[in-house]
Amino acid sequence: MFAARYVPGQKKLSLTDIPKPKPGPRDVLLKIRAAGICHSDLHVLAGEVGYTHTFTMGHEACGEVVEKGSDISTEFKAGTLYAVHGPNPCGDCTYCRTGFDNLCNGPGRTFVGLGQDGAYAEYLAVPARNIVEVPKGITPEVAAVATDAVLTPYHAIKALGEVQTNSKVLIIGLGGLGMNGVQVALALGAKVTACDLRDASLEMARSMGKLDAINSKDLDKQVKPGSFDVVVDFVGRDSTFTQAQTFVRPGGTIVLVGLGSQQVPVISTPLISYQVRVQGAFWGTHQEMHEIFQLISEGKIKPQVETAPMKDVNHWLEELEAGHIKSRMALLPNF
Ligand code: FEH
Ligand code: ZN
Repeated sequence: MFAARYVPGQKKLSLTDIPKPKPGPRDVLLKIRAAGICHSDLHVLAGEVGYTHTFTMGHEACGEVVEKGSDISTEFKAGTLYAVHGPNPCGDCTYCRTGFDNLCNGPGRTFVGLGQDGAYAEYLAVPARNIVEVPKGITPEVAAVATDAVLTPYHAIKALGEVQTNSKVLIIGLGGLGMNGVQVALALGAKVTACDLRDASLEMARSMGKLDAINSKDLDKQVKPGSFDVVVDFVGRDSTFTQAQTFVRPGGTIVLVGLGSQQVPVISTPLISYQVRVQGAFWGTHQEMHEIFQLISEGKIKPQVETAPMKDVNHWLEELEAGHIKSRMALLPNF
């Protein structure tokens, strides 16, 4: 079968033909219908994550179940779409048992498409417990990107930012995740301000509902410092994290999602004297997968997705790197 594989030291994925995987006793075999691409793929290809082995990439997966392991009694309806919970939790460790399965530290823990074989392929074998049925009416490409580009902002804003009705929220960065973050915050009833340096992204954000969309370079002219209960930084660079510390209120929370740089500056005195909480955010939980698909079904979150043929994955990763992808990109099998 076709598979686009990470090879240590190579800057492009290797397009190969490898044997179709066999599902283990507790696995299902998915025929891939769509796979989202993500900036995390670029960090892997740049060698920043340090994987030393080869595997198929693609951690945003949607497919149909075409085979199941010997221990799986669940009936899977032909044609029904399933989305994969990328953190691939073990289900047994303390984190998995206490509602933090995105932090699973089970034996040999790796993520689908990040350390173990993923969805840039015709087929993918995953534990049956780590798939979620996609409600009818949601396309494969929307379901695929939702497994990260909606799940991550949803977890960051709802679970970690504890955003609720009337919370004042600043969203910094309107890329794929930030744009969905705006919709999540609006769906939770928050008062939302969104900022980005790109006017086109601000325009797109304004179409999502009642919110203020301000160019990041004008923020300090239009907004008082300390105005927000929660600031979500979807970029993660010095400039944006510094802005986050300026505009979060005393006792407020900064949620850091963006991997724009390996470190960001903490300005100690205000952070301490205003008792600001800084919270890292990683992906989301299995339960939250169900919640995001409900919100998408209800039309409260409308992920913007472009599609392209999976065999051109290297071209689209270059386009992502060059900033040419306006929203989120999903690759469709075209074998
Ligand atoms: C994956 C691996 C490490 C950091 C971040 C990610 C995201 O793409 C998942 O949300
Ligand atoms: Zn676990």
